[in-house]
Amino acid sequence: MSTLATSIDDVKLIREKIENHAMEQGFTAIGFCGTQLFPETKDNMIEFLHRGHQGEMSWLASGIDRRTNPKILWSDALTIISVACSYAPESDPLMNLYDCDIGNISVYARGRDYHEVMKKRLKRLGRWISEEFSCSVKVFVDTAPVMEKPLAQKAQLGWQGKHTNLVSREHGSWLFLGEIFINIDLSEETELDDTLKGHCGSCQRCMEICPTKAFPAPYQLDARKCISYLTIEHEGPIDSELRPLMGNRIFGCDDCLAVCPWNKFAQAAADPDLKARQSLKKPNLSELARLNDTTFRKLFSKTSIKRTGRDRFVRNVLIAIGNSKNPKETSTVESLLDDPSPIVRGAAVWALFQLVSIDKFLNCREQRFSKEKVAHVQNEWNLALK
Ligand code: B12
Ligand code: SF4
Ligand code: SF4
Repeated sequence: MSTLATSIDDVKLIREKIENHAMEQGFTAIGFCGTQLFPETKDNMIEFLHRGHQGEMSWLASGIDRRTNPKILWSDALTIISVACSYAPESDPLMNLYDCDIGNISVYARGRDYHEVMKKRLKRLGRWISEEFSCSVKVFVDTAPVMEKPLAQKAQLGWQGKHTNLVSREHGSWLFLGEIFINIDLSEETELDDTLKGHCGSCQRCMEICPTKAFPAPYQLDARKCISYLTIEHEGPIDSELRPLMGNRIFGCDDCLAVCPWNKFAQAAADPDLKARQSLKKPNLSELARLNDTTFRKLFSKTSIKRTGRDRFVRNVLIAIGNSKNPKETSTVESLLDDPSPIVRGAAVWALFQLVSIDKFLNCREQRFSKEKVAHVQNEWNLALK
């Protein structure tokens, strides 16, 4: 069937068909908008970068015009279809934070890599749209220079909450986002429904619970303080003042989403592709600390954790072990003091300092300090002497 959207009725019909098909494909929500972002989105993005809130994510700054203008990405695009997939957990993810023997992996990373799941689904839907309506399509998820949250807001899927993530009245905020750009005009631009401008009201729960106080103001995140950034994106040693605040969060963080009252409307995701793996729900810290490159790749095959690499992941695990203050973990930590990776050695030194007496710490230091060539690991050894 070849269709050109010529009247409002045509547009409505095509949108309805796409919506129905998207729901059959397992998407939770879908919306349509034109290719222009709200004017303030670019200003806010520039302000975010000006304040250095992106930390080491310099890719956010490169190509800012492209990121804030989808037309530069594809000049033929006329409509952006924004879609969401729910990954809402079955139970309160914050309960894991009280068990110091385990590491907490954030809900979004416990199943198959969502980039793969979403991309496959978006491609399937995109192919169907292109065949059904004789148009061209391009699909995007997460890693492309697309501002997915403001686009989803424009497509009326919800609003950006004070924690900066998209919140939907019907589905809460445990949502992955993705987009399909198409070269037919289905946008039927309307003024943004007032109710979608925001339903946070006087609530501040997400800001109050944040362990590292990463929100300098409502709707603004300083990523450099966010545990999600620290455990996933940040490559070097983590700021020693922030380490105690991380608790047992070893990959990502769910706190600001978990407390949002709008999540009480979120139904637990039934999606088998996004289901949490049993082994990643409550993984044991000592076992994780003993992973080498091969066992790490095997355990996390097809998950988004794999991309972080073994060294950074074990760094996070060692911080959680340090925070556990559990002396039973001492031998695990000691076994990593001579690890080939400086990032792991440094974190092992810090963890050791949390677990053992000063005498024991100094003894371990004496055996290793003169052999240590990396400045930041030497600094960790000197910590105890300050
Ligand atoms: C970089 C990034 C991160 C960074 C920075 C997060 C951030 N808030 O930007 C880090 C690593 C910290 C991160 C963490 C997480 N992320 Co992330 N991340 C991204 C990515 C790749 C780009 C986001 C971006 O452009 N940031 C730049 C800043 C400028 O954007 P912003 O926060 O939206 O800034 C806006 C506000 O600050 C606002 N603003 C600023 N000042 C003011 C003032 C007022 C008055 C108002 C009203 C607004 C306002 O305007 C800005 C522009 O819109 C997107 C995917 C994508 N391509 O969009 C995923 C994405 C945002 N992440 C996602 C997820 C799931 C997460 C985590 C929940 C994962 C986890 N459990 O650990 C956490 C949540 C942390 C948090 N509270 O945001 C999802 C969010 C889905 C949703 N429902 O919104 C996305 C969309 C990926 C996806 N495809 O599903 N992420
Ligand atoms: S993900 Fe965690 S650390 Fe990051 S802003 Fe939310 S509560 Fe704070
Ligand atoms: S917790 Fe409250 S302030 Fe934060 S996003 Fe949800 S409703 Fe908005």
